[in-house]
Amino acid sequence: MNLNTLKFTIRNLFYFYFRKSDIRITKYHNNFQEVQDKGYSIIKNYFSPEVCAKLCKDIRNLMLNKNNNVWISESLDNRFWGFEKFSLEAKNFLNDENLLRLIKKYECQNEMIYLTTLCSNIKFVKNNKGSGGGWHRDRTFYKYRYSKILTYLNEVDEINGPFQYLEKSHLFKNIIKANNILKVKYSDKWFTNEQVINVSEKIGLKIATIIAEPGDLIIFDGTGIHRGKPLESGERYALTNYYRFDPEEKSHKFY
Ligand SMILES: O=C(O)CCC(=O)C(=O)O
Ligand SMILES: [Fe+2]
Repeated sequence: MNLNTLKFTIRNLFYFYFRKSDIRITKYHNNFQEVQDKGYSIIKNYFSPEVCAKLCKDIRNLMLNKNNNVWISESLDNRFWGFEKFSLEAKNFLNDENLLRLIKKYECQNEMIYLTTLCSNIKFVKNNKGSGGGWHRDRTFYKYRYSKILTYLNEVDEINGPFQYLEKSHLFKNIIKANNILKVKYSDKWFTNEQVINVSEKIGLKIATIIAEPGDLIIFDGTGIHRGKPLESGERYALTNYYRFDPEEKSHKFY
């Protein structure tokens, strides 16, 4: 074992593996276990089609009105954080007690210091990198995981930017295996498509493309490798709940 792997192992064991949570989850227990196992899980039919259509309309209006505060990437990824202040549906979603329990239990944390909802709209543009800017891990340290909840608000298929996740790439043993194959540092966050395919083939991890209905929830651990697939046409509307536990991360830098 090389020194960096040893250091990573010690930090990981110290910060996470010895920690247990006494939070009881009654509603989404299977989803909780699935996130532990695969890195993501889907809750079907959380929002009705009518609510999704309304949310798309609200996002369009908000982005027109607040265009100075909308962050836009070269990939025509339009993002606005704090949507819960403008939408009751988003506020209730963000504060859903059953979802919060799931996230807190998964993170083994009782104290959440900050939470917010991102609304986003990404449109096809030539050579776009997709939502999130390509394959990445949100965080590469294990003191806190980085789980989020994403929901599409319009129909999303292979073509208009589905979320993709390299299954089980959040697991400690697979982080080590992947980094050994790629010969990258434990702090490296960004990966090329070739690297992800290489890891997927060598370790036997599936690249999951999540085709879900509008209003289904995708809960995922952002320490695993994921991206929004680059769009081939069309557009995608989505909400993403962000949860913060680390007092050192109070500043407004998201991703
Ligand atoms: O929007 C997506 O499909 C993925 C975005 C992402 O990387 C994230 O929310 O962490
Ligand atoms: Fe991400």
